[in-house]
Amino acid sequence: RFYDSTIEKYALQDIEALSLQQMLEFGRSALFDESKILKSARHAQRELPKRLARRLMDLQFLPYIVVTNPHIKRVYDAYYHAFNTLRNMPQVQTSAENDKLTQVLQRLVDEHAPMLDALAAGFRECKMKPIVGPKLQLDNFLDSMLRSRISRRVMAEQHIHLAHKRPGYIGIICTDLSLPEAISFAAQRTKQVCTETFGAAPEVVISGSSAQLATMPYIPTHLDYMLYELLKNAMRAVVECHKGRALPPLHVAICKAQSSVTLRIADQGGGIPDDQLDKVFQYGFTTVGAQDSTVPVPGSVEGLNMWSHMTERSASPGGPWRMGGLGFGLPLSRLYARYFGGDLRLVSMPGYGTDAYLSIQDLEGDWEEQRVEPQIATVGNHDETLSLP
Ligand code: W6P
Repeated sequence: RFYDSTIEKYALQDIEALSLQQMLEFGRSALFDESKILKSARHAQRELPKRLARRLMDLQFLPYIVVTNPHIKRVYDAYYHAFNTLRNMPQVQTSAENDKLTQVLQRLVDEHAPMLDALAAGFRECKMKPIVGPKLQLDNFLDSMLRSRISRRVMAEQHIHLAHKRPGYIGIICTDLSLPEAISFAAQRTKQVCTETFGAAPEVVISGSSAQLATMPYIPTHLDYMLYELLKNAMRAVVECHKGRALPPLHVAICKAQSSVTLRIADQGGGIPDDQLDKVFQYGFTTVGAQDSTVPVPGSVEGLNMWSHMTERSASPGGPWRMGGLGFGLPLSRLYARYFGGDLRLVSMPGYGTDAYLSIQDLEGDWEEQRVEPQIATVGNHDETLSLP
């Protein structure tokens, strides 16, 4: 039913990774040189079918019970459709052809927005069946699936937005993203949702030397996603740990170093039991209700998680809030962090609270100095990860 040798042909071709810094450089040059936009179009045209083909092959190799799941089938069909659509378009040579490609890419980006939830729903259903293999493999599978998804969406949206020439942006990359502003914005929104859900929310105290100066080039939607995910987890822990009492605030510290910025989000939400710490990065694990949440919760996709309506935001700036949740938030946040060479780690003090450390590479060096070229040799080396400037 699935076999199509073209998929294999594409999947076996090498892929070309791009770093954030390359994207910035390229995007800056495109401001003055229209031909760069056509070059970007051809890059997207070349790369996307290969990356889709790899995921299609991965999906084909899943256990029967997974491939035949209706949600997973839907993802497969969407990827297959995108693969064929892109591969059958003529190579962009003119601005008119680029307009067409841009339209197609935007349509695909929109059509694929629900696929994260479909993946999550599909795997949650499969996880309930005792027959599905070891969790670890599933986590690796989903890591590459979602990492690839991030890369495809960044690539497509970067190309779409390259021509827009929005001040302060190169495509979808904000060139001077202010961390304190991003954090207070995310904190406000999270507090609002937390209050609506629990009737109360802890304050968020932001500190850090030269915190006001902490700006860097980054994709705002990625940072927002991670911040909301971390803040909502921290807030929920605090609310549940201090029921009916005063809520100790979250402390967010921002620290810049030579080539990276680290955020520490500290909560006094009682911490994570030792035996659960390694589970929080497993797909499908939700900290809702704490104990043994790896046991899948039956029911509607929407009903699983009280935060579900604010989990993934459309990658287009200003896009609507979308449903998500389903225990994908933390592993997906870590993928976002690692995607551009950062990381996300949790340190728990059981009985007291949790510190989440989010580090982000500053790909343009020290922001207090004039801009310098980055020193980074490698930023991770995962399949399809943006690596090697
Ligand atoms: C908790 C559990 C958690 C996950 C992620 C971030 C913060 C926290 N706090 O208790």
